Amino acid sequence: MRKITVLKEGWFFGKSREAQGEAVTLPHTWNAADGQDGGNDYYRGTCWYRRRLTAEETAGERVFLEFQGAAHTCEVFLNGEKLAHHEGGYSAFRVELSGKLTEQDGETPVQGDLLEVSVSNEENDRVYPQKADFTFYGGLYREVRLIAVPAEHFELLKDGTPGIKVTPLVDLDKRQARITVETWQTGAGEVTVTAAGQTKTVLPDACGHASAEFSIENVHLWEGLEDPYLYTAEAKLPSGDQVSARFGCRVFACDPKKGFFLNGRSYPLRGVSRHQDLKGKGNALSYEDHKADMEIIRELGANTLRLAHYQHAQEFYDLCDENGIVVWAEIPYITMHMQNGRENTISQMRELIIQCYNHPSIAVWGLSNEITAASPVNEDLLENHRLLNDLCHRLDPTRLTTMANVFMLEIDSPILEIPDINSYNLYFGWYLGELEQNEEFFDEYHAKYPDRVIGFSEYGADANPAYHSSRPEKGDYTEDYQALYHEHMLQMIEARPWLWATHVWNLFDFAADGRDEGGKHGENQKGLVTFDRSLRKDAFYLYKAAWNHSEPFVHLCGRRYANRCEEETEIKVYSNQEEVSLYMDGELVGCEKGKTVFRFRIPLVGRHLIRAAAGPAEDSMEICRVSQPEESYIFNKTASGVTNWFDAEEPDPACFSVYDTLGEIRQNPRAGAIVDQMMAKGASERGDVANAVKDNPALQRMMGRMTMLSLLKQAGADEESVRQLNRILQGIKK
Ligand code: GCB
Repeated sequence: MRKITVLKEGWFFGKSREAQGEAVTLPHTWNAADGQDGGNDYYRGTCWYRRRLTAEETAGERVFLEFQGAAHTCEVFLNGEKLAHHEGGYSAFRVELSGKLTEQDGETPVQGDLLEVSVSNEENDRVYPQKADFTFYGGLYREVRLIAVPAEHFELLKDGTPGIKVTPLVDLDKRQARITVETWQTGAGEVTVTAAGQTKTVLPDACGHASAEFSIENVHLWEGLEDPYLYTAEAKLPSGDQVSARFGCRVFACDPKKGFFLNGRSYPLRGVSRHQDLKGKGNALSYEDHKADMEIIRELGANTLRLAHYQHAQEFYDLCDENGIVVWAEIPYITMHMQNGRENTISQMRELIIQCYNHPSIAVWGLSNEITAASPVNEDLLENHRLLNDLCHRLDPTRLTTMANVFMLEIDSPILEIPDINSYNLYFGWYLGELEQNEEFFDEYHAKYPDRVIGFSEYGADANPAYHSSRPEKGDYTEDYQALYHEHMLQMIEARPWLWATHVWNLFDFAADGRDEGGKHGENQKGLVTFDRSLRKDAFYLYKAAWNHSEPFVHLCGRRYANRCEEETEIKVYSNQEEVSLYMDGELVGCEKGKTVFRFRIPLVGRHLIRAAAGPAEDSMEICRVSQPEESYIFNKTASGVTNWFDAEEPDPACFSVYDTLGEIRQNPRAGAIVDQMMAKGASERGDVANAVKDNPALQRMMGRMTMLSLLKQAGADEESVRQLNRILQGIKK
């Protein structure tokens, strides 16, 4: 028998080993508040957790302590003796306590053994992540458990293994599956293995490894959202120790021209990414929090999740298994390659694969994310990727490897030849460039490399649902621009079924303490849902309309854009039905046939009740005509009151102006020299990214197509500098 005790209560937490500390319960992070409020000043250091273990808790022949997540470097001490050191804040590890626990004879009063755990999220050059757009919360933010087992037991120490590994190989034609169940143990006792209702007894080899094979006829497949059927495998030792794993029988495949396949049928992966944090709680989530997130994913209708940018909680992969969500799993090898970090990428990948291997939902292992954003593609980086790629294939020949590349990585870079399949993160239409450049990019890639599988690992636009505009534009942080952006992207993706997977960045707003923009401190607001999960932005409903066909659904956009100062306004409706009717103050305005997005125009006089109906589904809201633009709807970026502050000036079309593209301006030596000089100055002030732009021909081409005005806005130029440059350009004849 295995006895598991969750150590939730009884902990003391402090910033030094000596400190008395405050009483805390697990899960816990010390950055729940300061990691989410902006300023990039959250506490990064070494903290201590202390607890007494009672004789009752530690009773058992062999006793292990399990940490499901200790962020990021952790050391474990029992009665002052150091027992473990672990690097990597997202994977589990265990440490054996037996033999080190105080003998308790029942006569001397014993306080219990002293467990001290140091946890550090301090900056270093070894443990990933060190540079990325999210908060590196510190703490014991997942469960800590005591596991007591008999002397003869399944392996617990090596890489946090579950002790049981299940490999299903499916023959779709014969509807048959061959299941291999492997176990590792201490002791030589025979193992009784049960899978899909069949039982076998096998003996371990000298290393404690045992393997049993099963065949399932007429196999019940794991069919994604439609039918995520799970089987169970169990292994038992004569001592009574027991482990089990659920597994699913499915075949994943990718075709460069046709995209993703599940069990032999086309199954384009369309979904979102998720970070594991929540407003007010940091990364210390409960099972209920995970479940609530999964409910939202189900409502959205996504069939895939990229679980970024690190190993997520086992409970969450379990939820993906149960709900038929196809998963991209990855390690936090991100943004910046560190010469001293190789060993850590290897250990985090080994732990990810060994700990997550049995989850049927996982389709691919992600080697890295935007690793060339702040590092050159050199031999050390390439070798690190080759090692990771080989490791994945060695530990798991059944799954493909992939990586998420930064938009400025040239498509002929040798790094793209390392993983089995590839993906790009593109933000054209948000940070840089225009929306259409997304399709241009992929079409060019697909034409040049028709035999390579390519996907879209990130795309998104920030939106603060307080901000609104009838003329939404890039950079205004309005809910309306985010919706328009995603309408474009949805179409672009639907027209390209060969994209093996697409993931919106991000399902939820999340903490990035270094950010301060769009009216919020410390948040990345690209979520379709707010950080506290209380509000679904309009763009959420766009995808729901496109992806969730379980029941008729209709949504009125612009509910929060209630006060409008225009004579006529657009009412936009998202629906999964083919026809939508719109009513204003009880009167039918019109009926539109179409797909997903339906547009109506209505006159505004006073306060109006708007109602949309599609089949049995309906939605209603109130909007109102006002005489002045509502100030609270505008993100006051430049403190000049309005975002489209420059629109007022009418340029002379015979001369250059900031409305011309960089490419056009550069055609003229004088005008070109002026803007180049200005941009060089900007680059030297901005460092990394700007220099990467300078050396990258693809990026240069892309910027050549942007107007000077949009480049300047992107760079955060103030109104006066724009006017000044415009005046100079207006002095140069075309
Ligand atoms: C990226 C990163 C992601 C960021 C995102 C953004 O490419 O992979 O971690 O959060 O961009 O919002 O800028």
